[in-house]
Amino acid sequence: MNAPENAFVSRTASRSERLRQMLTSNELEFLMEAHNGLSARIAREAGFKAIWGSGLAISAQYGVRDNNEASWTQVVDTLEFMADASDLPILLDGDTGYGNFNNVRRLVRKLEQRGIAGVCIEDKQFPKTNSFINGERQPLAEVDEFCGKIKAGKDSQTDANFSIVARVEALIAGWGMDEALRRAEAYRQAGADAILIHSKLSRPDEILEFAREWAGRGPLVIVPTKYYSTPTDVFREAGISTVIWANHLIRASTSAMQAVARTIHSSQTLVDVEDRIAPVNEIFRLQDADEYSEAENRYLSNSRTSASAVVLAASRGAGLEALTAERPKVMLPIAGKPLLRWLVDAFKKQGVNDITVVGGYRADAIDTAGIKLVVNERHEQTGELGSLACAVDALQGDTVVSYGDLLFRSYILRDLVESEAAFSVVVDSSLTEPDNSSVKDFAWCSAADDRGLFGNKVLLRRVSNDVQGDGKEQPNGRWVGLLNVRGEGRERLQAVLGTLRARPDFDSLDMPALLNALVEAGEQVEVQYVHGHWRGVNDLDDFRRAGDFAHTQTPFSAEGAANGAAR
Ligand code: SPV
Ligand code: MG
Repeated sequence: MNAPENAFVSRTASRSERLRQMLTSNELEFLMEAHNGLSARIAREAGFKAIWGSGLAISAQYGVRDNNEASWTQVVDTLEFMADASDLPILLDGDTGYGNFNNVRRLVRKLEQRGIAGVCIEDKQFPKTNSFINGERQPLAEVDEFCGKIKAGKDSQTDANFSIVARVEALIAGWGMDEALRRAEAYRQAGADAILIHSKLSRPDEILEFAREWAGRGPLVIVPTKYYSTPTDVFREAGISTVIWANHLIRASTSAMQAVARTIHSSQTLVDVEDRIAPVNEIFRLQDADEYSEAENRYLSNSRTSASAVVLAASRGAGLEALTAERPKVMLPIAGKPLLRWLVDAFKKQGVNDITVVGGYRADAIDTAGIKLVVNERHEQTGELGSLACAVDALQGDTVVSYGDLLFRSYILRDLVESEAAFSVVVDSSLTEPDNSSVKDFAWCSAADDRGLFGNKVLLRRVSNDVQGDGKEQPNGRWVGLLNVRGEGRERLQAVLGTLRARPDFDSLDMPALLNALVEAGEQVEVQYVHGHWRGVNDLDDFRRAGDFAHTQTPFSAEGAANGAAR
């Protein structure tokens, strides 16, 4: 008796080693059927030590018959998903080996390459039929021919632990006990690592008789699908090595799917089934979704795909009342599409896909396609920072904070999101141009815009709508309304915002107050100078001119269409 050494099979042993140890152990062992990655994982979680890759179940999950209708490569591809989803050894039900000795050789090599622990081949003729369908009319293989397949398989394996189980169908085909024993002995001598003796009777009598006559000449495997009411101890006492629960996961899922499909179809609602089926989170867990999220943090943390934006869009638009009775300023059409859509498209073009828009006035009229909308219910009493505070939860990865009433050339946003600085802002140095004269966010910086400066760091000193500022110095430009917050800058911005929130005048504060508070808190806010190439939409004149600017952003082929829409 070598039970003590085999009772513990190390998880670090290879899969083929573990299957071989199960076959040769003196314990009764069990294989559970699985037919895809999900069921393989479920079998492992239930505690099984190995899996039966059932031909019946794999065919059935494809919706085809157990007559080799699925090709052997389709079966092997399915096994690959199973082996990836579960670290258990898999014994493939390889039917007849899908051809002659040569097909068995290739099958064994391919199974080894995919980490499959063994294959069971049966002594029928290709294409086979399931043993429970007209068994007596199923032709058996010649004994010598089948022994050749076993030998070919054993000779072609490179892993000494890969197991070949020979399945005797003589009892199924009605050829009697003597023939079954004669075949089993021939297969053992040909090199089979175990014999699977199959029966379709509802009682185990012929299996037990076979086991008695076999007298421990080698491991015996059984499939008690038909004699299921036999107590398992009977198999133990008969010296059976391994029991295969051959089709119970495909049958369980079939019953569940039938019941749920019928219920949803007849009730036309999900309410009767929701609490009776696996929650979506359970599916995510079985797919190991958490591992993906961790890997995403590890490998995608600097990627622009994780970037987000907060768009401040709560205002009606001073000076635009005539146009904004029914909608907020951001929903005004510019060259055929709402201002907000121009902005959202511009963000998406730069891979900034997680966009939160803070609405206020007529937030109900905001088109929410592709964005998340949060509403500043107190928009009439608060300034811009009151709106930004509503989106504080949206500040997660790298974030661009933007006014909602902006149009700009795409390079402006591209350069901003590519900045490595914790804080960076766009400042337009074209102070004397008539465009954007309505924008009052004057910016004072550490240096004026100068081509000679290109590549040097310029820092923001202050933003104010008082062009005189606190001294004689002329401003260096206008803040465009774009702030990029990167990496640890996010938490520092949240801290500064938290401090401002505690002030009694918080409701009156705007974005420049936040920029100034960041600078006062010692943060370096880097300036990216531009010279035009953007529009703020602050009054009726801006609105009229914005259409022309928007057309410069329209693809040539679409320009005609956009013009048409604007007319
Ligand atoms: C299978 O699971 O496909 C088998 C076992 O071969 S049986 O269906 O019982 O033949
Ligand atoms: Mg089968």
